[in-house]
Amino acid sequence: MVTASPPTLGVVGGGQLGRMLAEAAAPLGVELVVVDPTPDCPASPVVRDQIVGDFDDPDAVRELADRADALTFEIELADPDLLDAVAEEYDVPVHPDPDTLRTIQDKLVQKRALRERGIPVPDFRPVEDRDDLLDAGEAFGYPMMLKARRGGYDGRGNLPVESPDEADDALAEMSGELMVEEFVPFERELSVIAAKGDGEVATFPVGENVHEDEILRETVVPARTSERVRERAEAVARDVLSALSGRGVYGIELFEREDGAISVNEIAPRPHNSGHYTIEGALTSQFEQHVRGVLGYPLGATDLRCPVAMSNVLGDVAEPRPADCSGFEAVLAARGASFHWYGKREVRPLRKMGHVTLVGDSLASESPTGGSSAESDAEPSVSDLLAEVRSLTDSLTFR
Ligand code: AIR
Repeated sequence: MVTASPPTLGVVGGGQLGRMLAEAAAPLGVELVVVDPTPDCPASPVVRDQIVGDFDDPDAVRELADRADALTFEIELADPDLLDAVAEEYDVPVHPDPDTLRTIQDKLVQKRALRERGIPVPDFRPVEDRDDLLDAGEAFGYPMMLKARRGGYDGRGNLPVESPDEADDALAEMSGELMVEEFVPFERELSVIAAKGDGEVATFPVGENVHEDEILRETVVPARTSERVRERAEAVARDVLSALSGRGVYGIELFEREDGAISVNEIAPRPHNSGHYTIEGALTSQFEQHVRGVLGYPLGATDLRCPVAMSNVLGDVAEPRPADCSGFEAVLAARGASFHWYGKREVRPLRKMGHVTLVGDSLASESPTGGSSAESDAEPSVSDLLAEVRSLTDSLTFR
């Protein structure tokens, strides 16, 4: 029912994901309140209210629960115990399930949960000391990937170890509880944005991701791989969904191995950077899908509208500074390009500041009467779209 008093979604986190969630929620008549520690956080201009507080601040999250009809989170630093407690205290549902968040927060627990269900993952082990790391090296070979079990995102918390000689330095560089994974000689990195609704699931078309320095740079869809691999990736994503509880959108990062087999790299219990393409590229955006899922509304159609490439605008600076970015006129002038600026006040090295999406011509080339353009053979490939979106993004500068 659509009513005069709109449902309020309470969100822990008010970064770019919260901002894009609020933008997608508005047409559904859903309002957001967010908790975020940064005053004037990226979501603040588009939400009803920001409660300034840490993601695990009990008073802030209590106030959020008091004001919300349903709770969710857009960052894994949310506190599952606190979410459980306030859900009970204020009788408000939380999606995804805080227990799913708890499992995903610890990458070792996450990988064990997947492996127990027979979902393919790279081989992994816990690491408590130097001997554990060297033993793993004997078993997996080098390089291996040393990972912080908790707290790392956007590449923070992952460190390749190239040889036994690097073991001491690697351990000294990383803090907290650790795990190590075999290095997967992958052909491609793929991802599937998948959603759980009220008794239904939906997956978006498989994206192909380009990473550099452990950070996502670009996503192109359709992924430049075989139909068989795409189907396998989607099937694995559905298996992953069945291992998770709670509604909403999940980002599932995958490796396509050299023989075409699929392994799960990591799961995020929230909309994912590699799903930003859905805003312009799919019938429903991942953000709208998350709102629908969390509130128990019917899920939207996930078909691709057209080939699409998305490129992140990362902070190409050596030191933090005010986020003044020039060159966006060229992006706005490019046909088929959409500019998304996150409104972060400060640019930092490799910080995600925005993204640019470029759609292919499949739809644009339809004539107003619905007939296809005779020039459709000349459509750019996703590789062309990728090259163009990359050059548009490169034209943006913080200096
Ligand atoms: N985020 C959450 N997990 C991974 C990412 N990238 C998004 C969320 C969060 C924001 O990044 O939207 O609020 C934090 O960005 P930053 O640049 O302040 O670290």
